[in-house]
Order: sequence, then C-alpha cells, then structure tokens
Amino acid sequence: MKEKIEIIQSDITKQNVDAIVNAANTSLLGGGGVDGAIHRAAGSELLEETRRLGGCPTGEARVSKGYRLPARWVIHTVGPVWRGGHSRERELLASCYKNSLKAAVDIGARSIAFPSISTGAYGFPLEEATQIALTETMRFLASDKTIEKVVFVCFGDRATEVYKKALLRLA
Ligand code: AR6
Repeated sequence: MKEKIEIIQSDITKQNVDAIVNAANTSLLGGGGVDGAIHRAAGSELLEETRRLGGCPTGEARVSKGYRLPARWVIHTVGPVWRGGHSRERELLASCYKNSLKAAVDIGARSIAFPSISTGAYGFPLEEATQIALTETMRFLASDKTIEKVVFVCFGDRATEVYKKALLRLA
C-alpha cells in the first residue's frame, strides 16, 4: 500500500489527479487558505455548485466538479478546529480522510490529492495530523482495490519534511 502514497511539495490546484480534496468549512462557500486557492483556480462555477450542496458537517465530505482545475472532481471535507484535543478532534480528522477516500471510490476516482487538512487556520498540530492522515489512508488502502494513487500535497518545507519522515516510519 505504501507504494501508492506519494508526498510532494506543491500547490494542490495544479495536480493532475482525478480528484483533489478541499479543506473547507461547514458552509462550503469558500474561505482562505487552500479553500480560497481552489475556488480561485476552479472559477465561479464551483461556488454556484457548492451553494447548492447546502453545507457539510465536520468530518464528512461532499463532491463537486472541478471546473477549470486539472482535476475532474473536488471532494470538500471539513476538518475539526483544534480546541486542545478533548473535543473529538482526532476522530473527526480521521473521518475526513476516510469519508473523502470513500467519496473518491463512489465517483470512480483512481487518483486523489490531499492537502494537510485542519493544520492551517484550524490549528491542528502538524505532526499529529500527519500521523492521522497517513494511518487512515493506509487502513483504507488495505481494503480497497480502486484507488491507485494518493498524493499528499505539502505547502512549504516543514510540512514536506514532517510527511516524509512520518511515511518512512510507517511499516
Ligand atoms: N495547496 C496545498 N496546500 C495548501 C495550499 C495550496 N494551494 N494553500 C494552503 N495550503 P487551511 P484548515 C495548506 O488554513 O486548517 C479556510 O478559510 C496550508 O499550508 O487552508 O483546514 C476554510 O474555508 C495548511 O497546511 O485549512 C476554513 O474556514 C493546509 O493547507 C478553514 O480555512 C490547510 O490549511 C479551514 O482550515
């Protein structure tokens, strides 16, 4: 399974994969960070569609088209806001990865790119978030045959280093 995982330092809006994941908020109406970048790159039709989706609870995922993005689909998921670690943050972040991968299988995507959900504006500690991202993905890939490639797109040197080290440590 590990061979299906790739870690790169890049901008997720440039990824040539079937689906990219957006770290959205519950309104699905756009925002800053990776969400803002995805909406800008996809164009205004994305907002027209996400407006019709009617929001998304934390930990769940919703699918839209990718419009002007190279990716055909955008899977919008809502990470937890870090509140110190006693508000089910870990469980909710794990659900984001699990539900996004499930959504990818449902739409027939074979390749998917993730940003580091919740580690920007939502303040989730990067090391722990990385561990959850990789563990959940490996668990999913162990019982799935359709996803061929999962790319973790890191924004900046620190995230790239943390992800690469964490992947090396995985059995
Ligand atoms: N490509 C890949 N990663 C990126 C990009 C990019 N173009 N831009 C930022 N990142 P954040 P969150 C990284 O804040 O913490 C929004 O306003 C960034 O360095 O985008 O889940 C939403 O609307 C960080 O590591 O998402 C929500 O309100 C990671 O993406 C809220 O922020 C996530 O940072 C969600 O907060």
